[in-house]
Amino acid sequence: NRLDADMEKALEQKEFFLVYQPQLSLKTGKLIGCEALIRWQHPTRGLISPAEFIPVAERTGFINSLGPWILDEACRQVKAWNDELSASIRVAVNISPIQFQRRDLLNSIKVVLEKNTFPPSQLELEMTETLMMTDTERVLLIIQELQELGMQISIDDFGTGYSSLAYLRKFDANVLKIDRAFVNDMVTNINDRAIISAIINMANSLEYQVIAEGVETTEQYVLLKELGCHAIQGYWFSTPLPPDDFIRFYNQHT
Ligand code: G
Ligand code: G
Ligand code: MN
Ligand code: NA
Repeated sequence: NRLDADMEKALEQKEFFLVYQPQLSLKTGKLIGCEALIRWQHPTRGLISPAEFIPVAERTGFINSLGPWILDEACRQVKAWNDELSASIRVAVNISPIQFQRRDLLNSIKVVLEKNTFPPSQLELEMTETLMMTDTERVLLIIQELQELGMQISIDDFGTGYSSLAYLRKFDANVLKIDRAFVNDMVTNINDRAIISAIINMANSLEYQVIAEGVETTEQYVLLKELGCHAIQGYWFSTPLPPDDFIRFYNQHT
């Protein structure tokens, strides 16, 4: 496996780039923002999925270089859209639990925000449930401080961890993202549909926004709307897009 060796050079040679997947409000039919997702255009292997290289980067520690680059690139894009389009687009960025092990995470986020000035509420940070498995108190303090600075916090892949509800008791996130595993079968599987319905009701009581991921069919869209889900993300509506395509799409949906 040479991926780990190639990664260091890849950052210098600008082989990484971000794509942006639109998120559609089921209440207004307009975009509420997007999720930034990394891609790697490898010179010989072609396009490599983050599902393949993020785990490697987490293992080697390279994520501590790549993570800040991703955040900086996403924030630069938000700032550019604000300036060029006077649009105010919320961008969600995935943060790896490994990045939380670093003492300087909070400070590095502050530095990126100071470099690219925009309202912090336009930045959403996606955390997974595994984040809370170690060093809970310290992680909670960091999350609280990020929220006090005005950033939005979302729980990614909600429902797939073994402690989803315990996680919710511990801190106030702003957004719950229902994992696409539930959305996949919700039309034919009444258990999955009941779980989604319960998550939406719970999220409403807790005043979280709920985004369903992996929506691929009209049936899923209709059902999620009926169940009171706030927003969706998925191929039915749009795949992740390069910045120019995203803006074209954005203009068609505002
Ligand atoms: O975009 P795609 O579905 O191929 O992503 C596959 C996996 O890689 C998902 O679990 C996703 O959360 C993760 N991923 C994509 N982009 C990023 C990123 O910028 N940072 C981190 N930490 N994970 C990412
Ligand atoms: O783990 P996370 O939720 O961050 O991962 C998001 C991943 O889901 C990205 O890799 C993105 O490309 C992928 N994705 C987005 N929409 C769909 C969809 O409708 N179906 C499937 N199968 N994957 C999707
Ligand atoms: Mn995500
Ligand atoms: Na997810």
